[in-house]
Amino acid sequence: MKNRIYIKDLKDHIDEEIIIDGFVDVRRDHGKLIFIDLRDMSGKVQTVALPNHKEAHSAASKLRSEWVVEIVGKVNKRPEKMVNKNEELGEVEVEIMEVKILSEAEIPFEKDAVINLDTHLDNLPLTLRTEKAKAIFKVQAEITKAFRKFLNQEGFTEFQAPKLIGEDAEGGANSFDVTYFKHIAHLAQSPQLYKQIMVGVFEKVFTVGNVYRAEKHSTTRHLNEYTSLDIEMGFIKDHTDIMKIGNRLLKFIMDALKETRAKEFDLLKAKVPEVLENIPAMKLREAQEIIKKETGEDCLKEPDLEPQHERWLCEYAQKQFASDFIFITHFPMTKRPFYTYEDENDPGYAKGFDLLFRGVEITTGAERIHKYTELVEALKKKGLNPDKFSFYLQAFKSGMPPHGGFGMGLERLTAKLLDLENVKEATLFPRDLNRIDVLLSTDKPKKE
Ligand code: AMO
Repeated sequence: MKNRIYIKDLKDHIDEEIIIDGFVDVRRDHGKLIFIDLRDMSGKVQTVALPNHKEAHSAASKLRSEWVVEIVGKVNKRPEKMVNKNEELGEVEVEIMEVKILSEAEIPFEKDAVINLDTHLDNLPLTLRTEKAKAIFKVQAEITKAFRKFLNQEGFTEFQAPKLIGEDAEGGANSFDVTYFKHIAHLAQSPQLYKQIMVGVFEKVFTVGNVYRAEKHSTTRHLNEYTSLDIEMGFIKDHTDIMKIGNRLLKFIMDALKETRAKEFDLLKAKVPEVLENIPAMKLREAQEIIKKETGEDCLKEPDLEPQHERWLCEYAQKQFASDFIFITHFPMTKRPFYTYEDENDPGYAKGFDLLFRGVEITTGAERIHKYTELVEALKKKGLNPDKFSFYLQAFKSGMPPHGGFGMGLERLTAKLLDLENVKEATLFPRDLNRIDVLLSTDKPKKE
């Protein structure tokens, strides 16, 4: 018995008898001819059952979309005028000799049917099989791969951060409680405290993991569970070192996407952005001055940027600097978490930044407080009890270098890269207020 070959390799087997395995993409009947488009992980090919192979023809007549089959067939080169130039394997066709049904399927609609987002989300095990969804998550997989590759090359060590934690670093408001333990625990909103602790161990670290936010609203950019791409590194001069490595990392990721995912970007009609050597940067107050001058809208007293301001600043960066990205630095300390370093030359403002991309914040980063006594003071200033952070504080008692890092939302980055309207389209299995896989009915009691 021969081994299965992948559909992409059929071109190398013209006139040979082969075995291919896969999913029925679609079946088309033309008189006595039954055409089955078969897809596997490597591609898609047209196969045809002719009436002279009686058994195979009869089996093929039963097939429906998504049935899983093994086909024994002969690879034929198509005559010139039958070549389908739109398909990668358009010049070959497999003449079916045997069909083995590995599994039947019953689907609510054809996977390529035009559907709304809710129907898409209700049927993810099926709808993730569309070319569009596959392209989105191939791109996403490449982002994490490039993220890891770059950081490994730079001498960073990957680590796994816990998701069940005692105290939440990012503040209590949107933290999920876990009631199982003797004390209330939380789902980690980020790996923040652990990546800092790990700087004391390896100096340069990164982690890719799920984090949890009890967002109060369901929006096109908020998820309750997302993937955070985090780095943290020691012995920095200040936050600008973190911006620099973030800049280089983005360039590396975009170059990798250009090289490996051009086909997916074409299919999604999206464009890989150029990343400048130096992404433009400005302080929040400068940005607010520009907004006021150019639009007449006075947001000078605001401690943060509203979504419309983020969008406007990105358009401005595009016009002014030909950049898809812009760093906004120096947010007021009142708006930043307790571990953030205050700029000694600009009191009241943080040595930190947000990175905006195509209208949305995709990254937050900063230099951190690295001295024990200052950190204890910072906790108290935020009304937090240092005793509750005693585990984390041990790192600082044990000596910590000046350090900093950033967190980047994988799904937001993917959505913006691919011009998707809703971050949920760039999330494999999105969780929000209304949905954990299925829609959450409001009629059900919270505890059963
Ligand atoms: P922050 O809370 O700003 O910073 O989060 C970092 C990045 O995570 C993404 N993000 C989200 N994505 C989807 N749904 C959400 N609800 C959501 N919330 C945040 C965004 C955001 O820029 N510990 C710091 C990072 C650091 O300083 O290293 C932190 O978590 O892309």
